[in-house]
Amino acid sequence: MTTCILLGAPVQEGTGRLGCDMGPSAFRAAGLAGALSELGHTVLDRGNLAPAGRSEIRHGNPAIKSLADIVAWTELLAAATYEASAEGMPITLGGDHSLAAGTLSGISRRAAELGRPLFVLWLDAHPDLHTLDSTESGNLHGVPMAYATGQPGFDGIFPPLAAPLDPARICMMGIRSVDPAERARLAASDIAVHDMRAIDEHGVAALLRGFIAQVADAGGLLHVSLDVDFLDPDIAPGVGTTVPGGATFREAHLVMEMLCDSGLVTSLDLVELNPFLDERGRTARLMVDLVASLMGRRVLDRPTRSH
Ligand code: HAR
Ligand code: MN
Ligand code: MN
Ligand code: MN
Repeated sequence: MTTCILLGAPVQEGTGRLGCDMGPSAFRAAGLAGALSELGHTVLDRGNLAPAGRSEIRHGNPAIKSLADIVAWTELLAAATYEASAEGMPITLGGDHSLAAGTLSGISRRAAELGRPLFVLWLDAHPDLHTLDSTESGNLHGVPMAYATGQPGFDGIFPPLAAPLDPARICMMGIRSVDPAERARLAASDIAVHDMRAIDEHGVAALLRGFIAQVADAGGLLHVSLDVDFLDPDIAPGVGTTVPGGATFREAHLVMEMLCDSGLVTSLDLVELNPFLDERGRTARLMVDLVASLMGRRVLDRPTRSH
């Protein structure tokens, strides 16, 4: 059984719209802690984090919004997830996806200290691979993967990474909205990208099985970053950036069930939930059910194999 450490991160400055700051409350109201403890896990809810105020940071790209806020959140979450990872499994409740800059920083530092390779499964409609120079929207939820993989332009602004992610240890699934700069960056990188077409053609199981085997063979830690917009907006409307053609209910659960069987997941981000846009809490409840599948809820007890 796992000690789950809930870290509320009500950051919304990385998006173009308000409401993600209510995400941690919605996860709690939807019964996240109860679902985990029912499965036998220990739950430590650390409440919501709050960064100290910060003075403005200037950048040459005039589109960028709320840079100082996101830098402050990155520093705070890097420390919080690093510390929590010594005690158990950090589960960060967003908040928008800019928070992954912090969680990936903290977890990669932990992995480096343990001498274990860190793998990342990125479940998202978007690769979030903009640099501060290439973002046109200026919304910093579009940059955490570029920062975490050590792309240029973050130095001296964002906190230095103890250990940048190795792109060959990143797997993205559900991708279906990619900007030109991100497309070029993905083409030049070793990141494994399974877009929605690949899921249609091969199914999530075949695609995920290979990645799980890679993590297991390397004795790695596995961080999962789950963006609500990975899911189809018909089943998960509570998100600011809906993109049609996302993962179905069963595809998403199967990903979680296979991850559960693998026993490899050591940290988790739940991001981009916008309760203001949700319908009677259904997106929040679906996200909680997905976490439950990840953490051991299953229909029947059966012998299962991860690969
Ligand atoms: N690529 C677009 C931008 O940079 C949209 C980014 C949207 N990101 C998220 N998280 N919603 O994945 O503005
Ligand atoms: Mn995202
Ligand atoms: Mn997204
Ligand atoms: Mn299930």
